[in-house]
Amino acid sequence: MSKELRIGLVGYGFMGRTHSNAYKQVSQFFPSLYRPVLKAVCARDEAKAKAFAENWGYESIETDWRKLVARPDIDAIDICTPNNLHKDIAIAAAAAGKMVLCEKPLSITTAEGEEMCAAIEKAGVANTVWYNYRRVPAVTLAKQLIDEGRLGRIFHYRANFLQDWTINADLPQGGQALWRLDAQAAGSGVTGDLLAHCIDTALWLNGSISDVSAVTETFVKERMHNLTGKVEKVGIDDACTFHCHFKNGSLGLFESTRYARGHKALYTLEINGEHASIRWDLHDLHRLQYFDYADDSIVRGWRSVHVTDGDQPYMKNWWVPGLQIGYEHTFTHQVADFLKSLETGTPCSPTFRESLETQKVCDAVLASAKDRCWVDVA
Ligand code: SOE
Repeated sequence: MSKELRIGLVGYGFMGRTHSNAYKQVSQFFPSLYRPVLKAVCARDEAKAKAFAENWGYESIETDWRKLVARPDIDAIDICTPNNLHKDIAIAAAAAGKMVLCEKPLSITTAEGEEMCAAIEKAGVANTVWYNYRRVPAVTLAKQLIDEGRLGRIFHYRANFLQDWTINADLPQGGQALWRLDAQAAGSGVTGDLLAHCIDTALWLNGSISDVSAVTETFVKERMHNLTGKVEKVGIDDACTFHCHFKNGSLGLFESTRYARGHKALYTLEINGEHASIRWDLHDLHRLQYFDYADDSIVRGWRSVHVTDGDQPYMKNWWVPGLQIGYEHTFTHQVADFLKSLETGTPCSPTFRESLETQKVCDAVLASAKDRCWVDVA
């Protein structure tokens, strides 16, 4: 007999869709004791909430998240709003005894994140932050190879997240689809939106970062603001590059921009160890590039591992060997892992507390860029 996990979703944008799709798909592919039920979606615009509910199969709608959080027929609140609303919703949900699943980044600042962690831990509710790229099977396989010691001592960690969608200076900031350009709603630009992904994966694969040195740039200094109708200063970072020391002695190099013409969403990472190296690329997400120095020298070279076999992470639950999956499945994996965590009692990583470390690195990166100096990660 399965148990219902009644979901209340706040927000209906891009992430609202990826999460809803995952809830709908998970029980067929990853059967578990718990089964998500799409109980309610909440958005301020009633007509849009209704249309979303109809399209995705939510049973009801709310237009005030406080009402959603108070509903006794909801077990878990999923936060898919702009970043500046994460804190209040998460704290209220935890106080109401709800489980909380929060879209990344956890918060606008570390200080806000601390408050959220305290509220969640005080309430003792299950929680997770949606850093979905950990759950690309090829990336999860990278973690497995590193944990098995196949790379040996790590020397270098390199990651990029490149996009090009904000180059047009006429693109406004703020409002429904463009809140990521509005510092008030987003907190930061590429640092919190894109580098946060790279940092989360890096902390998971390579451990803690001790200090950082960063530069940021805002290429388009003013944009029309959709909410005020006025041309206003742009407060976000359009591009950010930083280098860092990891606590394991390796060096890190990270770059993100929304001004890399020709790149839509190119997340790449490379790790160079004493015995082996790993490379991964979001545009070819089902492949893991692997170089092993232990190979016989006459055939030594980069292998392109097609991660689709049943003995590779998550893949036995999908199709047959050789047939690949994609972006949306990473969210299904996160729900599957969250449901499993409810059965086992082992928290679903990254928890709020684990994601706070990413927040600390982001804060250090922004402080370093502002003050033009090295900054220790708090
Ligand atoms: C921004 O364009 C964005 O949608 C991010 O907000 C997501 O987190 C990232 O996965 C893809 O790009």
